[in-house]
Amino acid sequence: MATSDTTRYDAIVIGAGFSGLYALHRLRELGLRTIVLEKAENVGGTWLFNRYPGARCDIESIEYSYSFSEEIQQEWVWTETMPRQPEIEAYLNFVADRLDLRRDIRFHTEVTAMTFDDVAAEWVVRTDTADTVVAPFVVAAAGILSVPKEPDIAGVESFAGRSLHTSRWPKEDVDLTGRRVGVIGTGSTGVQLIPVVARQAGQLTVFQRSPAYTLPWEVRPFDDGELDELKANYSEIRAAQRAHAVGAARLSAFSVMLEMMTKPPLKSASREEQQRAVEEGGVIGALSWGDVFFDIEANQMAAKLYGEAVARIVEDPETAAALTPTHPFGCKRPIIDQGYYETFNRDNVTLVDLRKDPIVEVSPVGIRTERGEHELDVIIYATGFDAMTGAMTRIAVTGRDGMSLADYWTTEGPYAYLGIAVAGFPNLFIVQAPGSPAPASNFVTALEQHVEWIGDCIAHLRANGYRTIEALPDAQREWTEHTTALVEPTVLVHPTCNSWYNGGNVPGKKRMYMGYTAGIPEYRRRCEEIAAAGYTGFKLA
Ligand code: N01
Repeated sequence: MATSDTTRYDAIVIGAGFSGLYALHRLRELGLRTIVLEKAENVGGTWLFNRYPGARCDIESIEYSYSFSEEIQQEWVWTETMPRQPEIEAYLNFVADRLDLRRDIRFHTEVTAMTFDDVAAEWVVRTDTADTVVAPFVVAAAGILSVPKEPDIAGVESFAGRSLHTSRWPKEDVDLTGRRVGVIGTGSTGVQLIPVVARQAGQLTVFQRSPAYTLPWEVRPFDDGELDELKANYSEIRAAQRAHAVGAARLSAFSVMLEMMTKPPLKSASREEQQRAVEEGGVIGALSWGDVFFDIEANQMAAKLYGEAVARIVEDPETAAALTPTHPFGCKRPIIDQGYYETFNRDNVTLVDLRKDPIVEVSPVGIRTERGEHELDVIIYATGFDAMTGAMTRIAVTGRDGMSLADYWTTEGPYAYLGIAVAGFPNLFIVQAPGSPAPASNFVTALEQHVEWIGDCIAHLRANGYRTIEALPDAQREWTEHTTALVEPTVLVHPTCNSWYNGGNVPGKKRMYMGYTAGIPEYRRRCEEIAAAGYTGFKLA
């Protein structure tokens, strides 16, 4: 294929979010002529699109940020312990400018198809702007939570009021003052959004299918001088973070869960001990038992205690009961909140328990459940994502011998070697593919390791005259067996658990836990060992 210099690169990066920006910087440092293709008008990825009210990260800002540049971590000023979406978006813009990344990013350019040319050993990448871009290597950084799950509810298009999706929230302010607002979805997004919307709306109706387990935690502005003090100790903070299983040694939704696992077992606790745990620790106390993640009976006992703790906060007993989950705690991503349960004590907030009163349809005037019509001015969908695989299966990726990535992941399963590469797709590196530590860890710590490993791998190939690298099917199978065995003894695989972790939130998606749970340090050790041994499990040609 004839291509001009302007379309031929050493590497193509898909996406200009957290992963793609660092990939561009790293590959440039290695001397590769690199282009980033980004569908949006700006950098930010998931943190650009998810600008709904209340959006914030549940990992501390000083850890949910790049560690690769001492200048950047010293120069950027975080204002709160856990950052809000606008601050993360501003941070990523700052990084893009500070590293002069924009000149190599093509905005408003969505990758639609890519095909591996076996003879030339390069990827031919097509976009919605009709461009064709060619490079030997593709680093796909298209996001693990970037494809919204469309609400599978009849009549969505018929609603005459305003429909909003949290992950496509408009840039301009949305004024909900005095409006009758309905929210569908009570995952991490809904739990953040609902207390904020309740303070604005005239009337808020929450349509809840699965109640959340959510742990209250204080988020606060930094005190005077506190951030400077932290920055003075940044090398220790980063070292502790890197050595930590979830890539965040300070407070995070994950560390709260890990702390719970260190507690004594619930099954041998007396009723008095159980009640004391609820009295003293509230919803966190109710779940803080060492056997809850591994023993479904203990988990079900903890769920009952959790219900008791919720009933201490929520005044209306029926609402409290409706807010009590029945799925196993721990099988979905942990959530921490600011005032979620208290929101249901407000006069302007109503909960509809869809387990008892399912949605029939969205109508022109609102949402109709089996028990009747709820008239609304605005419907907000917080219905989640086609996670981990969604972004790549929406691109027509064709590897060796016409193999389609979408077909493979859809019909066989979401398999990848090391959570980075897929057999049959040479020279394609997927940042945070299934089997990577990203789902159960600080995403930024995980992605830095990925990007650095990928950069080193490409440098190795170029230095040693290899044209291609490709995961071997046996290595991929063994990796999947390993990641699956790790979660086998936990509630993560319980059949009643439907979450984006295992694809159970998307009807028809192959079910498999898609993370790596032995921790980032162990994952890093394995990746380094594989690289040092000449990339075992890969074929280099
Ligand atoms: O998505 P979810 P999310 N009718 O899949 C419901 C990250 N994140 O956007 O469970 C009625 O968790 C669905 O109900 P059910 C974080 O990793 C991080 O909230 O399928 N309800 C569920 O309640 C998180 O895990 C942060 O029964 C329907 C909800 O929608 C991930 O993003 C903040 C429905 C979806 O919950 C995803 O979170 C926000 C239907 N037809 C997000 N379809 C922080 O860092 C779906 N639902 C803090």
